[in-house]
Amino acid sequence: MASKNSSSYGAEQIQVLEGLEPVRKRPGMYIGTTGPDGLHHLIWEIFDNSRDEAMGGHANDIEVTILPPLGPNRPARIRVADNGRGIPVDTHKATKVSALETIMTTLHAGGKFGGEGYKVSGGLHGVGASVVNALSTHAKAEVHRDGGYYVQEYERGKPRAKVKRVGPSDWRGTIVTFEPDPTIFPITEFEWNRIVAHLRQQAYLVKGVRISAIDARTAGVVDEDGLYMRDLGLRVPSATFYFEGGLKSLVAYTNRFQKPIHDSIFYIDREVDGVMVEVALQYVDDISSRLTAFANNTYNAEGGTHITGFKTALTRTLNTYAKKNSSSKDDESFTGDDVLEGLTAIVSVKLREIQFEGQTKAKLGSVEAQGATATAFGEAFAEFLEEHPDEARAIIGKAYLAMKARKAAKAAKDSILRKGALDGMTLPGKLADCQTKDASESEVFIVEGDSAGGSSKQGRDRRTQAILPLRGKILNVERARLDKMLASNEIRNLVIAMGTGIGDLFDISKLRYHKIIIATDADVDGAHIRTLLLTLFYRYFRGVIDGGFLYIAQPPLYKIKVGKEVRYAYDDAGKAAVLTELGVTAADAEIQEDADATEEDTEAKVTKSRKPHIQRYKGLGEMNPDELWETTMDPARRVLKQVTIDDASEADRVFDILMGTDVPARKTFIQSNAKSANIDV
Ligand code: 0RA
Repeated sequence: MASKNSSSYGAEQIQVLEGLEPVRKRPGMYIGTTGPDGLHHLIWEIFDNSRDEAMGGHANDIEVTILPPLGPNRPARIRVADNGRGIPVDTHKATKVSALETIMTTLHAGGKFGGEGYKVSGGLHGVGASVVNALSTHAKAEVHRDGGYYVQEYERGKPRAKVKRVGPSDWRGTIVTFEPDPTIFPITEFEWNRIVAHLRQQAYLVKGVRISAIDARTAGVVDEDGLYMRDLGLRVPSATFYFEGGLKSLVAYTNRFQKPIHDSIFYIDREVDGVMVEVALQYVDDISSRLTAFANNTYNAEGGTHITGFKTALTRTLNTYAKKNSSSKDDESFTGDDVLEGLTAIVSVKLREIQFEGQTKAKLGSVEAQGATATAFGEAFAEFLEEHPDEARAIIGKAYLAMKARKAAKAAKDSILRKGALDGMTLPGKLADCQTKDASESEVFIVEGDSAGGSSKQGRDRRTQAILPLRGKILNVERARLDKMLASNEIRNLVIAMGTGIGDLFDISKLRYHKIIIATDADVDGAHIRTLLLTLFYRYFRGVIDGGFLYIAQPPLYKIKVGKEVRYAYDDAGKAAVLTELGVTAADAEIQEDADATEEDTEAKVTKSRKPHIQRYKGLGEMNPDELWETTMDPARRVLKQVTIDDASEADRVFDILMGTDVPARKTFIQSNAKSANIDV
């Protein structure tokens, strides 16, 4: 098979372009980096040449060996052997040097520049051997060909001597060995796992070729006369890959821990307009997709034109099939995302002139790959669906589920507060959080206004108590719909602080505080805010109420001082009881309505007479931190009212009157409830 080609593709087709100085000067330009990636890139370059020889049908066995260092402080070496035709060693007419020397010492030398000798299916001999040679202190090329064994050695890319026939050979093949230059590579440690993973992937791409890796570093000095190291019987790590199925095997391997939803793996290998397109795919019971792309056997992490063509054809083909075979009149189409759910697919194209986007080979840019992939894959996949009704049914069913899930997700998204609105949000700056992260012992006080916020922040037990001040302003959204209020910053802060999310995404297990305590003022505004909050919880966070996590603080309405005695009363009846107990009557009391009176004033009055001094609190902001702690926050002394669903549903009804369009009803309600709103909720 090889002999016919050898006459038509010899040394004359290898063109000479450049010397190797630029490579040593700027290695990054040729191998990307001189770090570990670049170091391993040397192996891939040499391996690629052997692989291309195999792809041309001329070799079926490739072996990559890490050889032990040849001395102290020297790096390990890499040896790549293949059983191909052997690099031609005859002398090039123009340059008077052998093709082997040209390939090993000249930049851009390779079949690619030989015009006719090049064919997609006939291999794509790389141009990298000279680059590797330039970056190696020592390298050796051994060729077995035409009954002879030829050798040439190099130092930093320069031949030590001409190619020499050192003996006869009944074998055929090429062996390239190199020792990376430590003055170029700061780290010269080869990574076994990385090499094995790369060769495994390559083995899937070149089906029917045996690819082995051997780590002979621990073997001491090895006998290097063996053509294939693995035949030496050394007890060293090794791995051999051979996949008859090619990409089909790669799909099976990728899905080895998955549950496929259909048995047979789809596979095609077709040429369209000079582009070879190879695709394998299988759907599994999962929602994510695993799409892998290769162009000329190079992995394209970012996909490119071939992936675009593939996705277009996949969506179109499945939609066409579904329309044709469905009894339902539903003319909703699958989107690209619908048909990707659960998909494992490998797309590999090979083309003559390859173009990548950007500097790395991460994304294929060649435009012809898009149409060729879409055509080749689309036709073959349509045939597959027709011929495999069971797989077709499973795949269409899967896409249908994905479509339904997408619609449900969209509805959830469109609901009042989208996930995105709360996602990734940090806790609001206004929240003074508690130190503990244990929700079961955490409490948050929702207080009204900044002054209440200030004293409660000072008065609290910071370990377990958090404070979230709300501005009264939120009530000014009269007649605004509740869903609009949900978009307000104040309410958003509250929702974020709670941690539960909202709507379909509400999750009570994420609640950050097991006591949410509404502590609004004992006046009309306070009553409004309380009503609003209760309604909000009733409509959107019912789980918080059902779980018994919602409370209303009961701050005292009166502070009663007689002499040195200080008492608090939570309503009028309580006040009367305190006065009776202290032996004074309400008539004796000097009622202090003026919140601005200082402690000293009060103190003076009290000590001069046995007259009780009664202060009526209008808001939490009037209390100093100590008073707030003693009366409202201290778990040992405070009174909390747990909110029931009945409380909340009543608030919801009131809310409608307050916020509704019925203005007279609202007015009447506010007037008649202004007083009682203080306590009864
Ligand atoms: C150019 C022409 C021929 C083979 C090769 C290169 C070749 C290169 C490498 C690199 C590693 N292994 C290789 N094997 C072959 C064809 C020569 C002919 O027609 O016989």
